[in-house]
This record gives sequence, C-alpha cells and structure tokens, in this order.
Amino acid sequence: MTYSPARPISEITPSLLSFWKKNQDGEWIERSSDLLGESESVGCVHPRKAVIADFNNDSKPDIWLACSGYDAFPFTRENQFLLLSQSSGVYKSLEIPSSNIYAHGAAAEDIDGDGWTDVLNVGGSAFFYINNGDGTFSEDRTRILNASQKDDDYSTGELVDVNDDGFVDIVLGGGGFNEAVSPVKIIYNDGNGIFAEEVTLPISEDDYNLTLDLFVEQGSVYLLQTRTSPFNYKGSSVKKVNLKTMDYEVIFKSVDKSGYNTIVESQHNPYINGIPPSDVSLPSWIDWIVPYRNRIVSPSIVYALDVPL
Ligand SMILES: [Ca+2]
Ligand SMILES: [Ca+2]
Ligand SMILES: [Ca+2]
Repeated sequence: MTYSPARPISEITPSLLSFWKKNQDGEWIERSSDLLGESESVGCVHPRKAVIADFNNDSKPDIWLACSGYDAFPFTRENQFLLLSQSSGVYKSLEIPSSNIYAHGAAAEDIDGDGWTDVLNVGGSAFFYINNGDGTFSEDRTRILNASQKDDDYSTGELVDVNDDGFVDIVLGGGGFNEAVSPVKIIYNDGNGIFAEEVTLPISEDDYNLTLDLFVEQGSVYLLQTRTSPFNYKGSSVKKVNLKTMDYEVIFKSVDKSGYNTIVESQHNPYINGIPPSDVSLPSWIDWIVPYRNRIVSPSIVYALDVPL
C-alpha cells in the first residue's frame, strides 16, 4: 500500500504489486520485471487479502485481491482486482467491473462444478463471483440462502470442507464491533453449491470478539481475534473451537495494558523477538494466522506468533 487512511482522501494513491522469489541462500529477491509489465504493477488502493488460485486453468497460479478502498470515512469502496497469468509469461492486471465493495476477505473454489474456480467475497455481506471462464466473473448473491447474514458485518471467510462430505463449506467471521450480531458461523454446502444450513459458533466471553482471520484444522476452527471497545484493535487472541463439542479454549492472548502488546498471557511461547511499536498510542494486532507443521504461525516479524495447534 502506498496511501494512509490517516491522510485525507485527496491524497489517495494505488498499491504497487511486486513478485519476489527466494534464492538458494534463502534471500528474497524481487522478480517483478520477469512477471509483470510496468503498466501492470499498479493494484487497487487497499488490497486486504490475496487469494492464490488458477482462475484461467493454465496451471499457473493467479492472484485475486480483495480490495476495500479508502479505509476511513467516507469508505468510498473500490473494484476487486485480479492478476491473471498470460501465455506470454507475464501477468495481466484486471479490475473486476461493477465490484465496487468494501471487501475484507475472499476465498476461491469451484462452487458450481463447471471446472472454473469461483470466488467467495466477504466484506459486510458474503456472496460469490462465479468465474465465466474467459477472465470475467458474474456476481451471484443467490447461493447463500439465510437472509439474516447478508447484511451483517463479516470481514473474513474461508471455503473448506468442514464436514468431510466432499463439498466445500463456508466459514465466516467478523463481528464488526458486535459479535452477537454477526457471530462466527459455518454454512454448509448442500452438494449443489447452495449454502443453507448454518451452525453458529459460541460467542466470545471476553472483549476479544472481532474475528480478523480463521482456519479449520484437525476438527477445530481457530479464530484470530482482536479487541473492541474501548480497546479497539489493541491486542490479539486465538481461540480454538472444537467442532464436535462446540467448546472453545483461548490458546493465545496478548493483553494490552499500556497501549501496545507488551504482556503475553499464554502457556506457550508465543512472542519470539517480539518488538512493540515505538509509538505506544498506536493500536497493534496480529493481521492473520496460518497453520504450519502442527503450529499456528503469523507471518509478521513484529509479532512472530508461534503456538501449537
Ligand atoms: Ca492461471
Ligand atoms: Ca465454477
Ligand atoms: Ca462439506
């Protein structure tokens, strides 16, 4: 990103896209000139998540960017963005027309079974972009049936086969600033790409109730959450929800007692080389988590979250 939502909207500038490759010494080397034409290196203003999938079936990964636009009032929103592999060997950047939304999350799977990978969009409501197979996508709001979730404030989602029936299901998280309104939920695929049956996960009993990221692993949903009022975005916690019993346990928690994450309450050793921001008035939270070798890790050097599953 090249802009700051703390600056006036008149100073807004688009993100810059780049490719990096690890060399044999483990160093990251920029390789953008090999894969991006100069005119293709400009992305949307505020990319929030990059989803890797092959959207044009050429066996080369493509990148869908969930974009939210200027992330402060008046939240102007923007079109979603796609980097699509070309036969020339470089990527072409495409804006998805008429996709001017405040997207915070996305996930990719073939939902309608036609062989082309589709996109779940999450940002406020959740709906699909169905891949037409020619680099275009059609908005489809008919597949998630429960009207109650459509206008709620969801910000992250994944497509994963939670019940092992061979069809991906939707896991939605967010909560805005009221988890009771938009609780984390699983919406099951009926086998035809229609999502109707919903299961709601337990509401957090602490003030870490805004879900920023999640994944499903070994029969549990792992939720990365940050705090809301009055400690907005100060501190992070990870909850593990057992899908059989629906019990949850807090397996990681950073407690913000002086404006930033200095104190960690955990049985594990979650912060390695943890470096708090120098400006103690700033909020600080962990952006996202992934499972890796039976542990939960965060890519952030600052936080370096690392706890067992
Ligand atoms: Ca491709
Ligand atoms: Ca499809
Ligand atoms: Ca399923």
